[in-house]
Amino acid sequence: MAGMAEKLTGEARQAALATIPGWTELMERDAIFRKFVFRDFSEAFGFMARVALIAEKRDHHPEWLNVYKTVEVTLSTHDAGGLTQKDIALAEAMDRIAGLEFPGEDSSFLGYPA
Ligand code: H2B
Repeated sequence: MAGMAEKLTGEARQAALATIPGWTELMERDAIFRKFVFRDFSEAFGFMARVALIAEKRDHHPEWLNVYKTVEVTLSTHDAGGLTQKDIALAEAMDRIAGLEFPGEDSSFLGYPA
């Protein structure tokens, strides 16, 4: 995709963020954040394993912290010094994969408010 590694600004940025409402913009950096809460460690680590394969394939990697059943994720494109479409795409993939852990759940996982 053209402009894939360019920082998102202006209307394109707002439109992109609107597609991933579970994610919040960090105040201290040009990055987005979401906290995923699963049923247990196995679900959380299964999520991380699936995401890791996608991240490696795309050569675009999350910053994340796992504590028991929670996974806190920050996404930013280091090479660009901020948020790009790569981060939006990875956020979408993570939301989808989290949903697969809870196929019967309406909101796809036991997430805290954004
Ligand atoms: N991940 C993220 N989140 N941002 C990057 O800029 C980035 C990456 N760059 N993974 C990649 C690896 C780069 O360092 C390698 C050399 O392709």
